[in-house]
Amino acid sequence: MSTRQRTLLHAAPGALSGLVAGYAALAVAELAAVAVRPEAGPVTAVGGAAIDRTPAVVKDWAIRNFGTDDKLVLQLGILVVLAVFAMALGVLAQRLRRVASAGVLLFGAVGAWAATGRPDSPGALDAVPSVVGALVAAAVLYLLAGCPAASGRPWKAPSTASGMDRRGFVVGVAGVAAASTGIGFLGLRLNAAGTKQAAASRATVTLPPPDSAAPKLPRGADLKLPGLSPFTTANRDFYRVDTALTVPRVDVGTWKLRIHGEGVTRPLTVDFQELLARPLIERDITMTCVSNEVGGSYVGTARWLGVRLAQLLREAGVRPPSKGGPADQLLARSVDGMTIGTPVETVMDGRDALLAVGMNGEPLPFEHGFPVRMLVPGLFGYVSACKWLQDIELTTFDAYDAYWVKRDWAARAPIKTESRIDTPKPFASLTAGTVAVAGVAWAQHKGIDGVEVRVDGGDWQRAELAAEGPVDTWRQWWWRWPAKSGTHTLEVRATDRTGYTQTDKRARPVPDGASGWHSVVVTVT
Ligand SMILES: Nc1nc2c(c(=O)[nH]1)N[C@H]1C(S)=C(S)[C@@H](COP(=O)(O)O)O[C@H]1N2
Ligand SMILES: [Mo]
Repeated sequence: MSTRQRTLLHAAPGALSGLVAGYAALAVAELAAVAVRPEAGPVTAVGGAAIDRTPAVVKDWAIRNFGTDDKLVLQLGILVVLAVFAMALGVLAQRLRRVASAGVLLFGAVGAWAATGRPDSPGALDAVPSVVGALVAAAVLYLLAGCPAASGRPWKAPSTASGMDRRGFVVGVAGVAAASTGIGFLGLRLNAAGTKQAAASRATVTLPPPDSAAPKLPRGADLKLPGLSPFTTANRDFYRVDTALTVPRVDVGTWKLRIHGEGVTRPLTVDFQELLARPLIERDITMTCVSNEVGGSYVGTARWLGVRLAQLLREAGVRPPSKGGPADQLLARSVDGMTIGTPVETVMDGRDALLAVGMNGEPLPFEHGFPVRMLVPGLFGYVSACKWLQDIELTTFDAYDAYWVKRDWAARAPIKTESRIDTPKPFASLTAGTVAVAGVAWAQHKGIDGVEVRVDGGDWQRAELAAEGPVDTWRQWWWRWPAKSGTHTLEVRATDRTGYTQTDKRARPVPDGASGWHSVVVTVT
């Protein structure tokens, strides 16, 4: 046996004790989090704190590379880091029991700091899961390291008492692992029960019919071509972008919305039934995320049902700045501490800004903001579309920077006119002859006037447009391409109803949305 192998063999029981202690910490902490708040669990808290502190470029990179799996990747990353540190502390405990146990408490402090520092944290109570978890882990590590077997020595040279020690160590490790698994399962069970209650509350919601139905879509607005995005995006296919590691599950029975702040002469608090008692409008609206890359998939259209936000603001006595109102920013707050700032002027300029309760004929899915979210046609989601809404404060852009604005994104961000090739797909192999090139183009609240396609940098060719739907929706287009053999680059650009043609200048999403022409390279044989 080489010295290296021997060192590893000696370290093994220590590393194992560390792992088991870490496992116990997480199980206990997550169970405690069920009692406190699911979001106060250390993995969620540390993950959330990491998200809060990640620079926009890195977040952008993560979204680009991992897509909607970015959060799973983050959580797995946290677990791997924890496991490595747990093993290291376990090995350290073989020599320095007290120091290693104190080190474990340090990790608890990090968890507690992360949990209480989240924007949605109600306070010190959120520290409890991390602290309790760390105390348990420190105790486990201290006790296991007390077995002579954990030092690694008896494995090499069984001494008199070592048989018992070894058995004691193995029984200890197995016992802690089994108990942690039981506690972990209990936590999962209880969590599922809470989720069930929220789901049950969602199931009780019946949405009244709209007082103003969505304008009927003209025939031919949805071309239904293979490979082309359908006009209406199904809820299960709708993109999801948010900072929530666990989807907030709000019990609609206890939900309330408060409207208050500068220039609010009649502060308002409404519950869900009171909100539904207002006139409801139903509208097709295309949402877009500022993080959407050119050609990306963070754009979708749904049929939304909701209350006019401007009407509620007028009820509260709010006047837009152009009519002398003192507040130019509407600050929306969610139950998970998100803040989203929207120009009051835009919300009250007559467009269909909504407090949405329904999405494609059902109550909002939990992932998309149940029970109520905001939507403002023409503005990127991060400055308009607050999910899990619970508070609206009238303030000024000078006085307050919303969540994303604190993180390098622009305070005001209208959606940029963009277009996308849906079919053919990048690097598709096609047969020579007529090929249908098709996609979508959007310029919410302006409308799409024209779409052009070109091949290999040649002349721009006018594409056919689908029948025009509402001004806040995207528009499908298609073009018949006489494809000849070879490798070709297809490019698309749109012109909106203000006469603006999409710039070819490539911009990254930060700070106010990507720009440039979408291009697709294909091979024709
Ligand atoms: N509470 C909350 N609301 C939020 C966000 C968030 O992170 N938290 N993200 C915003 C962003 S950036 C976008 S693009 C839209 C996405 O809405 P969707 O997930 O329903 O598509 O929600 C917005 N509302
Ligand atoms: Mo977004």
